Amino acid sequence: RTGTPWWKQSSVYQIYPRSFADSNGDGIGDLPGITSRLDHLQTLGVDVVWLSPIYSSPNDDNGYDISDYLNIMAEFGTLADFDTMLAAMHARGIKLMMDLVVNHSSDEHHWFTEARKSRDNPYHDYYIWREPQADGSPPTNWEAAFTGSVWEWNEPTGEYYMHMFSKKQPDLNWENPALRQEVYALMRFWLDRGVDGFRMDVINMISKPWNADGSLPQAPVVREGFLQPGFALSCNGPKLGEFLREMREQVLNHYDTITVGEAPLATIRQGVELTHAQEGALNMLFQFEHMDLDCISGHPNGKWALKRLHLPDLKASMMRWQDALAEHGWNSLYLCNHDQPRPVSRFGDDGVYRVPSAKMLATFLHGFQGTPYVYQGEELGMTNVQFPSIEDYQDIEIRNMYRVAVHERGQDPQQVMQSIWAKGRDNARTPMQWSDSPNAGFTTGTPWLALNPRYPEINAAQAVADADSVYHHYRQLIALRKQEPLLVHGRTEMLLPEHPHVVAYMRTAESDSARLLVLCNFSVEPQTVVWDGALKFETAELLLGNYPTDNAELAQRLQSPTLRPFEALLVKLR
Ligand code: TEU
Ligand code: CA
Repeated sequence: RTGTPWWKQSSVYQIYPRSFADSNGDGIGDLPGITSRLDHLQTLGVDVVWLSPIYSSPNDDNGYDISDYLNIMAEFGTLADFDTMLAAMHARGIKLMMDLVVNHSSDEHHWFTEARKSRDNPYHDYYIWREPQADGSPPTNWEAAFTGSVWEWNEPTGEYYMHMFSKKQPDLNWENPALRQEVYALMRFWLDRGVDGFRMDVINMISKPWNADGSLPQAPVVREGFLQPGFALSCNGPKLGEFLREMREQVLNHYDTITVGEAPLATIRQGVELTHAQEGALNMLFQFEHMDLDCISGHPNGKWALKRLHLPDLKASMMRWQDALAEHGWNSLYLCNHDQPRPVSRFGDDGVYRVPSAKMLATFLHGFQGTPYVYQGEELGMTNVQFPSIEDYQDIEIRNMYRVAVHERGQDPQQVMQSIWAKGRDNARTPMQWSDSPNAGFTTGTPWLALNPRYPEINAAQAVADADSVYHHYRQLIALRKQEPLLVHGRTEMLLPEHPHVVAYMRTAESDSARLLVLCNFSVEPQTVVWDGALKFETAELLLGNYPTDNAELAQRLQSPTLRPFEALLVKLR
């Protein structure tokens, strides 16, 4: 259709540069490494790359702690390497989204090293400072995302500064117009350099819920003495819309960009406000509702409190967002990223049925309305890892959680390791698996984080050569999005919402007599589907499946299909 923005028909590939491709043997991925691997992305057919942060950083949180927004992290290369990489992407018709991390900077950014010197330093109010309470305790009882208080004492000025994440990630003060102008200037720097858009890190946390007197609310006790994390209190503050509309007016409206805002705990209403085509500010958002369905909600251990996914919950969550954003907003579609475990281990089967279940999950996701995101290795069906010791893990979130759980709360180390194996972020950060050569062709040196031991079996070389691989299934899904207008424009209608093992949904449009049917068996057992009333259609054409399927008998079979273990069908009905 004419007038459809390009980012509504695009598929995005997320690269975690530290783990993608190492070109100089130091065991750390880098920009020349990315440039050398663009064939892989072009064959896959992705239109946009979202690059996790590549700016100067001490890597306390692997680049999500930025010490210079206008330069490239030394380990990743130089601005010249960046320009070479961007030119190579553009030459292949691939656009680039940078990761905009402006809720906080690194404590090694010169803004902060200046700000903390004195209360009247010109940069002091780029950050959030508060006096201790009368008894000397921190201003609020908020818990930081990586454990501990969100307040860190600063002796030179005799006050605390706020950090929602690590103490090396001081929160920026968006109430300060001078700070906001600094952010807009750095955005223009990259946009003028040719960048095509931004993924915005925890962008719904930039407006804090200040009381009129400048104080902050205390965190309510949620359960058994545990507090609602400060994280939750700081999402979607009162000025979020105002700040983002200013960003849109002063920066984004002057460029043809793709933007996605990471919005933890965003509600449907906030999602609609954020992505509204006229009044909103961003093209789409990463909401987390479906990422929180396999943990016990409100549990003090948060994401580490494991619970088995109840499939109807996932269907209901996907449909809430499909319906809410269908008219005026837009959804991102994702099952993983650098913060989430591998989907085939989390929602599928990473054993005997790894390949069919990875393809099924891809079909489930890419069949919905929105812009799909493929995270590096997801297209290979890469799996979680189970490193034996906490020493094998690098992620600050994992290491801090382990220390608190085991050494402060006395929890059983093996139990805690089980949670790390299930939900730890390093599951997604083991190096990309290019081939069955040493270190999977990721590096000729010692990798910064150990490889997943399954790389001899699971790697890009094998996948590209195998027509039945997960990789080629993703390639076909991405191609279908360009061929089938219904995939972009069709409304979604969930069938059998309460079925515990099967997902069935339709994509329809008034303007189109055809319909798309997506059928997914999320279980290892065969499932026979009984429709509420007959499925009416004249012809059925299989667009994509993950088992050999006889098209001739498909129409007959669909009246009451028996789906094989993790079988997925994408069918065009007329
Ligand atoms: O993540 C924010 C966020 O929501 C994380 O707390 C996430 O929910 C958690 O890690 C899941 O275990 C963004 C980045 O994606 C993450 O990598 C950074 O650590 C974080 O912000 C701080 O920049
Ligand atoms: Ca390197």
